[in-house]
Amino acid sequence: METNSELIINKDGSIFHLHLRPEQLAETVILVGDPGRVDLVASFFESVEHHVSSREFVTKTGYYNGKRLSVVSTGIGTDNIDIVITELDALVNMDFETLKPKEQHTELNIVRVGTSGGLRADIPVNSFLLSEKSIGFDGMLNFYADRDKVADLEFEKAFKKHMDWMPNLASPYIVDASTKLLDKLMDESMMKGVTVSANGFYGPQGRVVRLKTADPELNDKLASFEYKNFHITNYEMESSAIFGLSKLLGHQAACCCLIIANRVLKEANSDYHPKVQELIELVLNKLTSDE
Ligand code: R1P
Repeated sequence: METNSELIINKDGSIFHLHLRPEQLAETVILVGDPGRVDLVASFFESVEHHVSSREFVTKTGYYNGKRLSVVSTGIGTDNIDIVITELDALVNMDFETLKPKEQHTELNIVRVGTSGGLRADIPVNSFLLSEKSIGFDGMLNFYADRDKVADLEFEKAFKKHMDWMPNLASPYIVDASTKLLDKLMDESMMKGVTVSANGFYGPQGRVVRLKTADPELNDKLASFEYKNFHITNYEMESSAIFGLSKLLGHQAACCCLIIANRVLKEANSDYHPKVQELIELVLNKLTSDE
């Protein structure tokens, strides 16, 4: 077997970080941040055929409603998403013998089920929110040559102007979710919105514990932004990179979050697990329905 520094294959034929072999991954993938949530998702499966664990990346592949699914934990942050999406894609689209792209492309359906903080008073704690667009504060996508081909450049321009974006921060990138998956996942119990993926939990989301933030108006400016009837609704830490890399690599991606805090009203639900369970079941049913 070939090996090189650009795409590292472990001795057992598995990919470097996820430790998965190609046959262990399903074409529909649920991503969760918390490794503990993998068991919760898989507890709904009729059967589990693979369980692989490596660092924060835990995978279970099994069947729900007779359909094959994988659930993979990403840990926190878009830096981990760079690893997860690149390796998921490589598992289906790279030949592990030659380390060259396969001739036939395989498209993955990738859905993140996460937790999130609401940025508007009218987004109550315990809401389900489906992201139509995601705004990356992290700058990860800017390292890829074709980022402009998948980003909403007009939205970016309007956003940077409204925010008076500080030049010493990474330039924000804005990418749409898959419309095919939005149609499949939309439910009367869900709100749609525009999600910010922040590159930190505290300062980058405007939280002050002991340190002052560079822009004390950050969250007010996010809440007052409007572009073509789009409003910014919530913060989490992964969807921008999931949408951006999936689009560049030819996959469908979406993100559904449970709102566990409302930053404007300063409310939070620390006992959110039953609602996460409800969201997981809803997403599993939507993804595996034949409609
Ligand atoms: C922060 O506490 C973490 O929770 C949210 C954020 O995106 C970040 O990963 O999502 P998860 O509950 O999916 O981890």
